[in-house]
Amino acid sequence: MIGVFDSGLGGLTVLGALARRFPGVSFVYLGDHARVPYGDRASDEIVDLTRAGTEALFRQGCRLVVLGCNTATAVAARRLQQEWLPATSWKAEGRNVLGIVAPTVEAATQTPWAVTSPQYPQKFLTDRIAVFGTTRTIASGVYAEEIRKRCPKVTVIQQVAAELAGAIEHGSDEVELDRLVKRAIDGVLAQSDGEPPHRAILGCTHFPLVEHLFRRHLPPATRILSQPEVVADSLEDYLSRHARYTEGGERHSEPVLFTTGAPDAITERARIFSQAPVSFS
Ligand code: DGN
Repeated sequence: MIGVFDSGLGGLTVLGALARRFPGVSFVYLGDHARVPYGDRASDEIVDLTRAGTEALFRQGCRLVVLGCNTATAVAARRLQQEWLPATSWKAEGRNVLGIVAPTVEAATQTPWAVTSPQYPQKFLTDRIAVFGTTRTIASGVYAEEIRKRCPKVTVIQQVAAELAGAIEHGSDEVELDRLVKRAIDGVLAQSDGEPPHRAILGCTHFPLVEHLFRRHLPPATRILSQPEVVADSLEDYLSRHARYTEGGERHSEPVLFTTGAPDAITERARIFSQAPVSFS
């Protein structure tokens, strides 16, 4: 059984891709709606909340927890993996937690020549890569750091898409969402003398729901990364080496969804995020 954790509903975009990719695996989702959004919270608080969410999913029987949230990944994943887990009995029991920034950066920096020259996979890439995220994700600098480690010649343009995750979460109308997306793209263009990015990372799990609006305002040549599919690809690779993480826990044919908030209200709002009927407890 695999857990997916998010501060709110955004992680459902990741859960959807994982559930489609691994029909034989049971998934449990936890949204921390009582405390959403994480994007503007202090780092230590995000670490504490992400640890609590991960533990709750371990207690449900999950062996592996995927953080379906860039903010939680950017701020907490490394600390949980390197400090907290090794100090607990969870690690000894073979449980693990994975973030979603590294696989996204890997996919966003793929180059055509990586196949023929694997020893220099991304070294010569000179593209402009735009990263859109919450205040906390962008302030962490994790995307820029990871991209530059692989591709020192790339220009990284980081842009806070302020209020966008909250507006999606709370069901704002298309006109308002379009205004927020356009404002974020204008922010990128202002940083690059009007030159559009070659690649765009939608570095918030809420943003796939407005990918069509990013598409509308970015030129056709800009490649937009679809994070849920990227995370599914990366998990497929991981599970091919660590199949034991899918074992244990109760078997569920459909993902089981939990919230720290009010289940009825969350179920109602979750309809925006999911084509299939959903029900939170
Ligand atoms: N969906 C979360 C992310 O990927 O960063 C952000 C949600 C939030 O807490 N604002």
